[in-house]
Amino acid sequence: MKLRILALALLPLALARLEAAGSLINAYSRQSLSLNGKWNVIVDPYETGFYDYRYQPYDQGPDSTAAFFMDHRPADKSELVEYSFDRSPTLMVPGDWNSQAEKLFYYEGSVWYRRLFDIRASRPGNRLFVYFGAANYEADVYLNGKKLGRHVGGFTPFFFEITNAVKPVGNSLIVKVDNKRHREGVPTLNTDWWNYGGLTREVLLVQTPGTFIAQYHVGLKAGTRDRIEVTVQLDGPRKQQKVTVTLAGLGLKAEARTDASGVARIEFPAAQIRLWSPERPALHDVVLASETDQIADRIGFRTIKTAGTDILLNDKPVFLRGICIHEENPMRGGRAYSVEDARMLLGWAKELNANFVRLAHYPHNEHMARVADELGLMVWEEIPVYWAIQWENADTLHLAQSQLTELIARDQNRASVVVWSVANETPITAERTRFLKTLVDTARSLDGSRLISAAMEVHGDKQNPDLRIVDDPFGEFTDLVSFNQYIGWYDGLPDKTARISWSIKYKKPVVISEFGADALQGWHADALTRFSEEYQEDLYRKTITMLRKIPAWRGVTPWILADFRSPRRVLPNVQDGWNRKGLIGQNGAKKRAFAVLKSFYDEIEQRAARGP
Ligand code: GCB
Repeated sequence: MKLRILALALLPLALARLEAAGSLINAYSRQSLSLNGKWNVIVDPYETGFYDYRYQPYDQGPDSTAAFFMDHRPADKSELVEYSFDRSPTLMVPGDWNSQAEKLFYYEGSVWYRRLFDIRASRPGNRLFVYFGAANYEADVYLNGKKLGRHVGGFTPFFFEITNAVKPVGNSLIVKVDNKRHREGVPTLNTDWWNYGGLTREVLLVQTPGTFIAQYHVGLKAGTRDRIEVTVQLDGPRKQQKVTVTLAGLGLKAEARTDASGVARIEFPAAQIRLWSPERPALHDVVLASETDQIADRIGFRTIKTAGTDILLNDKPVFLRGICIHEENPMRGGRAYSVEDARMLLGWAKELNANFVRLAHYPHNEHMARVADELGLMVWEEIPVYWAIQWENADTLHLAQSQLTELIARDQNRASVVVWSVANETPITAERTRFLKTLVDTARSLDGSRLISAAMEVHGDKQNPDLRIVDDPFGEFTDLVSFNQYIGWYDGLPDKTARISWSIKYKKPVVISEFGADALQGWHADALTRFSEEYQEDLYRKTITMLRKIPAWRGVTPWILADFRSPRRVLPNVQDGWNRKGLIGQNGAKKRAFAVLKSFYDEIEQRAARGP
């Protein structure tokens, strides 16, 4: 069926902003050459490759040819001989360096990575990009001795065009990755997770036509369940083209022409569309084609909103049966990065009978959201605005905004993603609330179709020691009232949960974004012995009983699916550098509390199936 073009060439604000940041959406489905595998590395704690002996940087910004560890020396500098990539050891990419080499376990500093490659297959007129899934935390990238650029932020993708810098044979790609923590960074100095450094996600050489589809959004038109709205953005010299959207499975095809800035908006009816839900995670093959390019995706359609204290998925009330997850493979003790890792972590969430996951505390790799799409898990995605960021620093705000923008640009077509979260456990001050409000505005301007939240905190009351209050002024700006609480672990013993009453200022759905207790898998004692599986099990039972008393309770993501490394967790023979609040241990074995949460989720699911 060919549909009439209903609206053309309307540049939505969202796309305008995304384009400004540059886009290369859905890079994994493009024609590409993988640069995964072994890279030669030079560990450079003093940044000898970056600064001369007066501590003046060799690197003078874009196009600079300077840097000690370059294969191509500037003509006026004598040859330096105190390094050799060829004779240096290798690390696997993707992968953090900490879990690959014992001497790098605690390392925080710079490592130079080098990869040689040939590119014989590039078609004339095509463009080439080097695409990084992520590098933690700063990356300076050079090709054949020329600086391509720098990216700051450890968990979002970035890319550089190399069309005119690349040769058919003998290219040398060098990346300085620096994972030093900074007070003004996002995250800041202090976190409860391991600061894994390196090229932690895939590196690809992506080939596109001269003018290509750089960005697109395909979703239900706001306020409808039977109309699809598509926005496409082209990048390249031929901005004005015919573009076509095809959903072959539904027999739908529509077309439009892009305007002078390369943008088209297409809207068409799709009455028979099967909506995406955890029970039936329907994904549809979508092909977007311009006269010069074509790209395919698998996309789900659903609506998410709140009404009073309810969360409505496809207009039906839903309880978020969730679990928090760090991007870590506990069995490897290192960053998770692959589709297999995503299947393992999200597979465990499915075994819990979860319908929701909180990907804490920073953007996870793209596979996580794609596998969640397939498995039928709703997702909360987050940026690392964690604890005490520099609220008054404009650069810090800018960094947080860029991470949020890059995350939304990457995952805006994932039906699974239902929440953008802008912060975790931040202290209440006017500056902080202003900072977070700016992030909310950024998220809403980029994507008005999802819920916005943040993990807030609970406060006590001087008069009544058993009252817990949620009155954070930031709650005005979020769609959910989400907060972390640790009654029974950091706040008294599990029995305390029976005495607690709540005062929650906002009439919005309440989602408890964390609760939990440490337990060493396989260690058994009575329910009052901290770090035993029994303590954790008892705390889960009692916490669930406590939370049932909150009338607006609409979801929970206990802390956390699996044990994870944290340098803050030093108790010998129990923690040994691991936060033990996982429902699953470092060996992949489930603790007793896993079954408690699963049976609660089974009950909730059965109740929902019976209807109101
Ligand atoms: C929290 C933090 C989380 C920590 C957790 C804990 O409130 O949000 O990052 O890991 O508590 O285990 O203390």
